Amino acid sequence: MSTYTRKLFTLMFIREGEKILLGYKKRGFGQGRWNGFGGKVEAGETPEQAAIRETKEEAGVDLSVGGVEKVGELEFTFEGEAVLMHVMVYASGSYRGTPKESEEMRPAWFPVSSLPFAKMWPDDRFWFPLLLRGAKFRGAFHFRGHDEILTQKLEEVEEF
Ligand code: 6U4
Repeated sequence: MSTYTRKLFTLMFIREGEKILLGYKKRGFGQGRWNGFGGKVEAGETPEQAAIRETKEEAGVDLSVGGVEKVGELEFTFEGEAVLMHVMVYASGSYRGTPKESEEMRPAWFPVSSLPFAKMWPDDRFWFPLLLRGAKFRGAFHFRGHDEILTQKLEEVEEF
């Protein structure tokens, strides 16, 4: 049960007033879904550095000036798979540049009141309300395939 190989990933959400920037994943893991920007944390970088780098690579947006805040930690496991995805979730309220499409992601702004949950990872509908009200959270979701959640845990935390 506890023999998972843990791998660190990042997920970045940029908020501007009542809109949030999501990216349509064009290829790879989560293809066809809207999500924040992110990917693997590479050797020699902190998760925060990775989150900023991935957002620049995938959305063409620079977050190195305004600051980013860690808002969540999520663990994803998949039935029959040995890897545990440990995802550090960040939020940013200021950015430089204009979001632009990359090979991996097509960015678009969504009103926070009408997010495309049907085309997002199924866990997102549970923790997005916390993200949107500025709460910090920890969660764990165990999947069958990529569409069915078998077990889940989610809690609000004071800080990281
Ligand atoms: P690069 O960009 O080459 O590092 P890769 O290492 O393949 O990409 P990528 O982009 O496939 O990583 O990373 C997976 C992304 O999907 C991370 O941002 C975390 C996110 N993710 C994975 N499972 C998720 C889930 N159940 N719900 C969710 N995001 C998930 O909202």
